[in-house]
Amino acid sequence: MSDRRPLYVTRPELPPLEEFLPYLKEIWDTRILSNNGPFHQQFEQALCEHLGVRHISLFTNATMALVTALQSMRVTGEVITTPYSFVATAHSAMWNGIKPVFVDIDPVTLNLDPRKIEAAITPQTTAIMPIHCYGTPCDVDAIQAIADAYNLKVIYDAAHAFGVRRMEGGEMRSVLNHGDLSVLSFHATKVFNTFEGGAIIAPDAKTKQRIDHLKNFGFINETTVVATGINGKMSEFNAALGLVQLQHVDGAIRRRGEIDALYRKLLADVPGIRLLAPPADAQPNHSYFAVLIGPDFGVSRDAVYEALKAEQIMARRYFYPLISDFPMYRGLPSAAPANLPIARAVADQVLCLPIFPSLEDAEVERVVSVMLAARGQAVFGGPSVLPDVPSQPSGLLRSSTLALST
Ligand code: T4K
Repeated sequence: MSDRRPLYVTRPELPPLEEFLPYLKEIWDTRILSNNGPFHQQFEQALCEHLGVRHISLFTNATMALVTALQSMRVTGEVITTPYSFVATAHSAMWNGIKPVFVDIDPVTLNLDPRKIEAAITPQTTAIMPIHCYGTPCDVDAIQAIADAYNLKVIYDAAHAFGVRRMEGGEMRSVLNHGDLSVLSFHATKVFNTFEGGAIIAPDAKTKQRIDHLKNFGFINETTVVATGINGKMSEFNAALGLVQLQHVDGAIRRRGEIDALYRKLLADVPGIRLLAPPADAQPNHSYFAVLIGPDFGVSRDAVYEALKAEQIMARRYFYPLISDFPMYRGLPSAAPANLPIARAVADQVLCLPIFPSLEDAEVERVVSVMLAARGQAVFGGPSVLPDVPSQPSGLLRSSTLALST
């Protein structure tokens, strides 16, 4: 066991150091470290081209970008959002003095359920803030139809959705072009990282300009401040790293896809394990590999989590607890458990397994073997007890034994 490295849910990708050194040298030479420097400008441009979007404003991190996105859209009162996310989603509303109103998720995509949004709209509602959970696109058309009908803004927390595309009008297009704004995260744990970082995708130059002012204290020139802005600017270091990282991200996502397929093969048809699949018409980024461990598996999700941990495999329960269970939210009427049955059932069953480009096939097999051993099934080695089935065609929800009380 000792020769095996611990496995974490992710391991950040970094480019070869020698590719980054010339950029550092330039920063050292020019002494331009921040405030919309040359790497910042180049990285914005390169990202627009890579992602297939029109306008990007870089940020220190996605949380600051979410706070600023809400402010730039002048969102007030109440925002409809999901309890099944990282806590930053709801926190960004609270930082703007906006009340989050939690609406349950769809049992297939685990994204905000558009069928349940309308019932939560009140005269105070001014926006919807969904997330593309694990990079699976939301039902963007249904959400937009509701927003149009009620004159609401839509701000996507797209922290997981770097590079995700969906079929639109016969072409694969970025999911980031939907809603009024989308927010990306370039945190260390994400598919694409700049150590820390984030961005807002805006539909037009005027909106981007307002966001750029807001992230620079509200300054529009040397002496004029037009809004209560913040300091959300990405530094030259992070932007330069982003430029180098962009050259490698497609290969990294390809390798993630292979790992995803191997997990699917090894876990297919295991009673009690439900695998999630993105819709058939989307190009995913394999940012997470989430499984739902239902009662038929024989042991609980937490027992599997502990068994993995005992073998130095640090799977994570994203997203447990629900945001609505944290102390600053649980008093809200919309946080009542009866309002969120699907999110609650999923949070109790979810386990995100290690997935990152340098994860080896043998390590994926080890993860699965420890999971199966947790319920007493034989492990790898000798004749395989695992079903040899073709990998999962996208668009299918795996044999579900999940007991969701709807
Ligand atoms: N919206 C959504 C939907 C999000 O998921 C997030 C962030 C945000 C908004 C906010 O984005 P940012 O403001 O962060 O840009 C992590 C991340 O800190 C967080 O960014 C992420 N979501 C969330 C899902 O996960 P933790 O507390 O689970 O991270 P941590 O430090 O336990 O890292 C997980 C594992 O990754 C470690 O066990 C080892 C490995 N790791 C991590 C880091 C930071 C490394 O190998 N190297 C590293 O530098 O929150």
